Amino acid sequence: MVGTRATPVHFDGADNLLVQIFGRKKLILIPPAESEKLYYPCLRLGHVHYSPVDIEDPDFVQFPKFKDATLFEVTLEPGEILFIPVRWWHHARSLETAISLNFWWYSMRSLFRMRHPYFVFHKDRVTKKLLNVR
Ligand SMILES: O=C(O)CCC(=O)C(=O)O
Repeated sequence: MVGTRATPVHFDGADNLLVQIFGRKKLILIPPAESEKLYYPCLRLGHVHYSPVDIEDPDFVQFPKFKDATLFEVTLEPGEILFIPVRWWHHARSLETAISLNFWWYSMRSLFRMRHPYFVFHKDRVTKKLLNVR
């Protein structure tokens, strides 16, 4: 990602290393156990792994549970790397022009922890395929 914009709060379906190359980036992370406070799943959003809550300017009337969410905040400096585990919610805001690189990778652990509605529904079939069981 290049630029100064923000990426709304969402989670990834894989483990993720976020490498800060240039400029600073502020990340807010929220544990998967708090997904309900982010109104997950929100099926009216195009992507189910995004939250309808604007965590920089939250509407507590519409989303009162978000008041109780646990937020971890970190600012990445150039040369720093952040590990974002699968399913952890994260919001990113570049504090100036910034360049980052991502490395995402899938593992059995990340696929199981992801608990995407598709994966939950097809868990047995996907597991058999991954384990090469007939
Ligand atoms: O760098 C960004 O703005 C987005 C980072 C992000 O969402 C991610 O690493 O998954």
